[in-house]
Amino acid sequence: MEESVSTDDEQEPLTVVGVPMDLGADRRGVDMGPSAIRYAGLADRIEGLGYTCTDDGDLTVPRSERHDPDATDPSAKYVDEIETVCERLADRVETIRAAGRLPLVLGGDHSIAVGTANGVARGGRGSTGVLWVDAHADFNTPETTPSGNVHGMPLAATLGRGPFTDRPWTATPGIAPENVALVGLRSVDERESAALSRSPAATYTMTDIDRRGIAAVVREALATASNGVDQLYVSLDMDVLDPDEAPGVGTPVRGGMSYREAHTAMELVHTAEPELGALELVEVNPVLDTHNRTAELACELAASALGSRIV
Ligand SMILES: [Mn+2]
Repeated sequence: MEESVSTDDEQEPLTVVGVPMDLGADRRGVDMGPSAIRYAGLADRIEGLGYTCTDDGDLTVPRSERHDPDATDPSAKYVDEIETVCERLADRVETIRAAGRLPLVLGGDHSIAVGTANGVARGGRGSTGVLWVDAHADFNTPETTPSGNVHGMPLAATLGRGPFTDRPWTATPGIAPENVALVGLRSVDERESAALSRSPAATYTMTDIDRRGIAAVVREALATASNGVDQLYVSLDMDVLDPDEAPGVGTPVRGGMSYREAHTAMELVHTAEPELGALELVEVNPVLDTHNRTAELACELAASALGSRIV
């Protein structure tokens, strides 16, 4: 694809942080996601768009081999290790944001989003809206989860339910659920669905996208997430794509976004009113991937969110 640089006068400098964690996904290979995304040429692609890009390397993630998952809380597996990583990530993202840079966080399983969300929200750049692009709602809690996997809980946790509530490191942000929009849903657990319908967060399923078209849906989702806030946090779970396009993900579900739909969604992110406060790419699983194509697609979609255009 021919690409050109967008015409923004000021490009915010960008800092990449990798979080090689798969504890929230019960150890299934997404810990290799940051390496795969970097190998696919992330830095070159971003610099080709005119950004100054620094790579902060990977956060240290506790080794899980010494743990028996059943010895931890079965309703929130490895929750203590995950909290340690998320707390560190929150500090790192806060520092990056406070320095006037844009954090680009590479997962890793989606549980890391609790760290990203808290870090960006307390980085001193004002109030935050959330666009959560995902096949799943990640709205479970230890009380409702069928699997005990914490990567099914980060959005609930970001909004103050489930794990990590009443902790000093999650006390600050106050991301309003009215400024949260989920796009691409197609696999939601029963009790999770009930919790979602009680929440003011806006939900857009694949059915909505089929019927209304991706552009109308994402524009509406962005309007909700952006309404009255100073910055936008975009969390892209690569499982939102159809497994035909993105086979290398933590939890594949049929019937997802097409290649073009995902690009359109990210291109619209770039046109959104509030500035981008953080971008996160999660759940790339090289073990299940074909010739690194899912990681390459993650790079492409990041580029679209950062202003890459066909002409
Ligand atoms: Mn997810």
